[in-house]
Amino acid sequence: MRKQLKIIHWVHASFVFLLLATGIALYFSGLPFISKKIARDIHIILAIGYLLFLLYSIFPSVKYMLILKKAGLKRLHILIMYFFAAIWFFSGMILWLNTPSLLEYRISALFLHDWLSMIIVPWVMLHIFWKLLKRRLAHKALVQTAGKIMSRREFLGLCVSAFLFLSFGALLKWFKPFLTEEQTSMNLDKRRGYFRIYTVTTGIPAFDEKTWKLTVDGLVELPQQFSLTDLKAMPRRNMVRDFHCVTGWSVLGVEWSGTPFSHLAGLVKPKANGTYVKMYSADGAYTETYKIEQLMNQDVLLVFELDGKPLIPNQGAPCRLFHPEMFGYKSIKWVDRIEFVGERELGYWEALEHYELNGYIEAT
Ligand SMILES: Nc1nc2c(c(=O)[nH]1)N[C@H]1C(S)=C(S)[C@@H](COP(=O)(O)O)O[C@H]1N2
Ligand SMILES: [Mo]
Repeated sequence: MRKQLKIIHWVHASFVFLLLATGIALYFSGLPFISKKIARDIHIILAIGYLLFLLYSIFPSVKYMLILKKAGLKRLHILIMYFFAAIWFFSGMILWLNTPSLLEYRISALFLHDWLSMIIVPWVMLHIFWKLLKRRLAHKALVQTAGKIMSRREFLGLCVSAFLFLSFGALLKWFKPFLTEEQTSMNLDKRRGYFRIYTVTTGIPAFDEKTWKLTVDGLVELPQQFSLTDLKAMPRRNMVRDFHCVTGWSVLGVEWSGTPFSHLAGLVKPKANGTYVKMYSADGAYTETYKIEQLMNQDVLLVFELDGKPLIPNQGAPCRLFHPEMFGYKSIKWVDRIEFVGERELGYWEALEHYELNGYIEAT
């Protein structure tokens, strides 16, 4: 019985640890050593394994809880883990299914999934420290730890706790946009959800309002460069539309303001063979491509303002594309060049992760 419980405990701990680690990896887009898609697949497989394991260990755990004497904390710990696992599982399922009809639930699902993961880290750390402390006290009484500062076990435990602690710090960083209001100009009356700021490079491209130019060239009659002043003088369109990232998070009711792409196209006059559009980001890495007719709808905007304020640097200032029918990855930030081309290329995530090329939220 004791041995079985010990095994159960360590299998359980390993699952939680690996799930947290892959979960953290999922926060970052474009990790250098593991692709997001692989992290996601591993995470899902682990989660299924964990679920099966939990089901399998219900019986011994309940039996253990019943025979425990004076161990309220242990009982609480087991209950918490089961309770959390259940919520993780259901919210995770909603995120995994990723169907448009569940969009409304996905925001709450992601919210729960994230916050539980945040809460569990200090709880697990407490649990580890508590165990270490108890073991140390027990040791002290018996052998006076033979001159060693720390046993190997304790050292390992400490390393794990340190890692969790650092991960917790990293998580907090990613919640900053949520915690500090002015960053995302969160307005709960009209907007629900929050943007996770993504970049595939390490920095945010800087720009100077006075010298910044948008180059529009390629297969066009009149290649041109537009300054910010030029662009701001062009026809404007304001609209409220939802934003959906293909990885599961959404922001509903975002106010977008900018120049319809079709207006710009009219100015440069694409040639007959310029049937595709390639956009470049000032970060030097991200690109996206579209069929020209996909962009001629008046709702496709070169966005300069979000929720009534100029774009902030990490959300694409001064200019990003927005297409209300396409996923977030099509909304390329820091656009500084639009090229009309004769052949379709893959965009950044389409090449790297095989994201669907046209990126429509509801298949058309
Ligand atoms: N230049 C650039 N544009 C980008 C990305 C990026 O990493 N770099 N990420 C895309 C993805 S996958 C999403 S979901 C949105 C996220 O927008 P946000 O950073 O404003 O939240 O930006 C898109 N545009
Ligand atoms: Mo995305």
